[in-house]
Amino acid sequence: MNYIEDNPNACLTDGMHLLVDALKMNGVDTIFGVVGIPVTDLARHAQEVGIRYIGFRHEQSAGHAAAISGYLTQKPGICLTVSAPGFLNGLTALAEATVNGFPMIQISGSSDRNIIDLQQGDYEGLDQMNIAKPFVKAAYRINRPQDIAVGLARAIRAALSGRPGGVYLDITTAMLSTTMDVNEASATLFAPVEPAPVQLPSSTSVKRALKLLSNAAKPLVIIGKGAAYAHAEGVLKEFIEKTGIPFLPMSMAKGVLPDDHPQCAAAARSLVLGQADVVMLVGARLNWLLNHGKGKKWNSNAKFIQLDISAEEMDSNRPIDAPIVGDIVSSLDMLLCKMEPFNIKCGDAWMKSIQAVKQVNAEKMQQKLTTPTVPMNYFNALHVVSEVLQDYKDIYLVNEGANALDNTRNIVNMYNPRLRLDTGTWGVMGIGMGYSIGAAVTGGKQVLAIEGDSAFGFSGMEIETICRYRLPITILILNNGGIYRGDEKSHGTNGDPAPTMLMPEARYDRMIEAFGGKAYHVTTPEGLDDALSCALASKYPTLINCVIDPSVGLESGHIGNLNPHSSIK
Ligand code: OXT
Ligand code: ADP
Ligand code: MG
Repeated sequence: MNYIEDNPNACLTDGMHLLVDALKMNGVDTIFGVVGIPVTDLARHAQEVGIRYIGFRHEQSAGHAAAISGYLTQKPGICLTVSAPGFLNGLTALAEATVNGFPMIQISGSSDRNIIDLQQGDYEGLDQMNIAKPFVKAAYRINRPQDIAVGLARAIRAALSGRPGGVYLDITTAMLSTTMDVNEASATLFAPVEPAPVQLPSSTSVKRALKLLSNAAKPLVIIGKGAAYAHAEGVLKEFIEKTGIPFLPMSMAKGVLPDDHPQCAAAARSLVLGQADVVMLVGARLNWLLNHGKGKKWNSNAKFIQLDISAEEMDSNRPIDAPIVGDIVSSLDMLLCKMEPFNIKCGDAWMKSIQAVKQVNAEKMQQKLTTPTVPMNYFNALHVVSEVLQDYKDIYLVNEGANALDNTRNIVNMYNPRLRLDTGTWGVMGIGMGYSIGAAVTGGKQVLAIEGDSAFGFSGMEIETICRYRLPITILILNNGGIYRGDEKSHGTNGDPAPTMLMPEARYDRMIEAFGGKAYHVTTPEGLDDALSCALASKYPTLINCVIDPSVGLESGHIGNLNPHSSIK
């Protein structure tokens, strides 16, 4: 039911009610936001008509929740913000959604144009749409209620089609309160048909790629989060297993195929990048995370095949020998369909050399995981985590930090797609609580968020949100007392702590107690095992403060190479 159906005798409706009706008609079931002038009633009315409204403490987290919900559902996640500062707080998350390729719409209340355009100093006045434009796929303003359905349809299509991304939708205070005849308003409503149509690749491009693969001695498939977003796991498994080609998952693509798959080459990363002669990118960009496909990490003679929905992604960093432009599922389907005459089968020698390196690296890793230390380090603590998670292979794992991120990625295996949610393309801190809440609300599964102590601080106040909605989220803080490490000496003479230092021995666990959540403070592997097992079994909002040796982190984690002038190695 919507406002118009509920009130058949009413003659008039207004922009606010019509927007909620349009959202409902378009299948929006959840809005993440922070209310205030002029959108409070919009949230109230959404709740009245059965749309879930999740209220946050800060718009950035609400935006991250919307973004991850878009990634998980292939429907745009909706974030609602107030004008000016609320809009700007949400904009970081909207920009990140765009960079990561997650479909999201930020709907923001805004001031009336006549005051903004003459710069007459409105309450929270800002020219929001112009500010949003460089950060989003598209930005639209709805000035009249009769344009709401069209405005929303354009926003949905822009967020979902091609490479997904963030869209800004500006709704002015005047539009929200403008009235129009109920029947005329009702007649304007519609939902766009097939907003993200299937995009078939050309068969010429597919045959070109198959020819290249058939001549490869050391082929490699790199799986990115585009494949996870596209739900390509079924057809990808068939392709990988039919061809026998090894695969390397990017961080958020871990689990698209299980990390313990015999063809997974994650533990032989340098070897496969350095030696592969034909590399097939499946929903992964050749950006900084892959050293732009150039330099000493790579075999300089390697040929590239790239499967991507975005034609302009091709050649962005280096020439692509066989571009396949289309949606990933259709492209892999066509590769499989046309494969037979090309006789593609990965040779034994290549797989054997990968297995040998995997074994050496696995043994080195096992040694680190099982060496006890006091206090704990990342390895023996995360070993406990990975053991406990053997009984929880189907929960979301949210992860941010530097050492807390890189070590978790390499130690905690993923077995199912779209469960690992992390700092993504920008490597940005602050996604933690927003992603956890968005995933718990949208995906309906419990969440473990593994957080560096610095990373947690960017969105920590949202533990109140987690407790208020009683969400099944466990937060594990790997607390080493600082950014990268917690033992840096001051560089000044006035006694101020060093720039990377946070409060030594901070008791983050006590924060969640204030909101009725469960808290643990652990200093030993046994304590961590007990706390994590109890927390996950209870599905109750829980925070585990896990003390890590302040001296064991690496400066910048695994990306110290991006910080060549650092005085600390
Ligand atoms: O093959 P080789 O021999 O090379 O070995 C490789 C693999 O084969 C092997 N391996 C394995 N061996 C055995 N077993 C297994 N299972 C296995 N798996 C892999 O291990 C090696 C290495 O493998 P890896 O990691 O795959 O390879 P590599 O070369 O490291 O990969 C490169 C990358 C780039 C693909 C990868 O490292 C990656 O994805 N990295 C992401 C990095 C990232 O995004 N980092 C976050 C940003 S850091 C920094 O910017 C931070 N800030 C600044 C800041 C940010 N970011 N945002 C905002 C809004 N403000 C400020 C801050 C403030 S981090 C940060 C906070 C940090 O402090 P915290 O307290 O939160 O965290 P702590 O550090 O814990 O204190
Ligand atoms: P990662 O960080 O895991 O390497 P990226 O975000 O860099 O992944 O790359 C994901 C790529 O996937 C983007 O270039 C995007 O255009 C592409 N992509 C997203 N969805 C689809 C889809 N349905 N079909 C084809 N390509 C897609
Ligand atoms: Mg830290």
